[in-house]
Amino acid sequence: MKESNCIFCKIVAGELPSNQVYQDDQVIVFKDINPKAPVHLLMVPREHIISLNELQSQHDSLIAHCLRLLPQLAKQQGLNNGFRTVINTGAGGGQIVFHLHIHLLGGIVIFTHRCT
Ligand code: DGP
Repeated sequence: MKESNCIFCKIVAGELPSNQVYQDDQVIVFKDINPKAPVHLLMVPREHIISLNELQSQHDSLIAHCLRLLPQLAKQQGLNNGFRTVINTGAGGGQIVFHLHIHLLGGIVIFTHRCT
């Protein structure tokens, strides 16, 4: 399930380079090319899923896998004081690469707004 014009599919396939920090049979994780924090990783499912809007029940175990992996990676990156995750969805949500991915950020105070 590879999309021929998708940058992240090409990175997953090894056709484009990336600074990879983790991989398994479901996801790869690499450094964002335009980091917004000292640690800025992208967790990318190997399967080409466009965004959260396209998730189906068949993806439940993949999503659980991703969420459980995030704190492990944060710890591995030395983020012992917490980390931030971001999933941009659709053009209106700031999504630029239309292959589902989770941003993992940390290392400085990066919060520009709070809900409370
Ligand atoms: P967004 O779709 O807005 O959630 O963000 C996409 C992110 O992907 C953005 O922070 C920059 C990053 N990015 C885009 N192209 C590449 C690439 O070829 N390599 C890497 N490592 N990151 C990329």
